[in-house]
Amino acid sequence: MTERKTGVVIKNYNGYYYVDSAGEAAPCKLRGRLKKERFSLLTGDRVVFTPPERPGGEGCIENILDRRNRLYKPAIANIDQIAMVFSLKNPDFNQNIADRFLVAAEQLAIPIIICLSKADLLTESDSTGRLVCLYGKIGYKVIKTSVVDNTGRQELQELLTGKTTVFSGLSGVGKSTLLNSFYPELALPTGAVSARNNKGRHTTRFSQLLPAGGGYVADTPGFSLAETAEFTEDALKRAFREFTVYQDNCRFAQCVHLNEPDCAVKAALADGLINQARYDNYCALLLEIRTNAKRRFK
Ligand SMILES: Nc1nc2c(ncn2[C@@H]2O[C@H](COP(=O)(O)OP(=O)(O)OP(=O)(O)O)[C@@H](O)[C@H]2O)c(=O)[nH]1
Ligand SMILES: [Mg+2]
Ligand SMILES: [Zn+2]
Repeated sequence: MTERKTGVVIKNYNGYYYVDSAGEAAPCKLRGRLKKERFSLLTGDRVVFTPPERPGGEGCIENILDRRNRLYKPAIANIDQIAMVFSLKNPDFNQNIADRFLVAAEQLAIPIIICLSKADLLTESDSTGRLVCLYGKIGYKVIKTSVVDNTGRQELQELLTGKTTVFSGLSGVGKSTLLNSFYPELALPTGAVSARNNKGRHTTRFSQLLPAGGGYVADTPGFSLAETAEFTEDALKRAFREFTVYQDNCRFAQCVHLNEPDCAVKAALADGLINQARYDNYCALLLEIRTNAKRRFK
């Protein structure tokens, strides 16, 4: 009898779940009993399994352990943190896109690391420092990175160690390049921005975790959390973290900080305590939620 072990499903491919345990990934089938139950097994799930009896054989998943959280797109469970990569240049940093991504990620209640990539393409006089300061003050971990001069390399690598991290961000921001710089053995495909079209370039279509640095990373191709996000006005208010310290002082408890009188958030904005672009992006998202709601009830 082979000893049972616990492991992590790192991919579902060709009818097998690949279960990683102590650095070895074994192809496994599901125990029949589990198939009959209403189950869902995702990449990232922790399982109890019987390893293959000999190399080249197949193992068997006996039990699925409790799931802590999950992403929907890509479908991955038990994530420790999301690394949101925004390039400073090529493609240029766009605060509107960044704030949308952050709001979408906030709905997941998973810690976020903001990576401002390609720092080598900007000079110190550019607005990088301002961005680091803005998002840092709001409470995000912000790291400037460059694979050309190794900016931020050590800091980010330390944060990845032993954790399950999903890299997300628009196509061309440098996710795969960053991961390759830490873990050359991954040899992820990368490409020049000019060489890509909008669709069809991505190689990885299924969600998989790559064992690296004592933890796991997921490299999501041109992944856009924003596409899938649907949230309420309350969730939007919470997602703009820096508003929350003021909103208790708004005259109305249900104040959305738009046109209400005695709004403490707008007062903070007027005093320069809240970033104008952040506030503008908040308003734009609020109006979008309302427009969508109207459409739904028509
Ligand atoms: N100058 C500079 N270029 C970089 C840096 N990181 C990535 N690049 C370039 O940016 C381009 C896109 O990099 P990728 O790693 O393929 O981007 P990606 O985010 O994985 O893109 P998708 O897989 O399409 O989602 C490549 O030409 C890289 O060489 C950097 O730190 N500095
Ligand atoms: Mg990539
Ligand atoms: Zn208000």
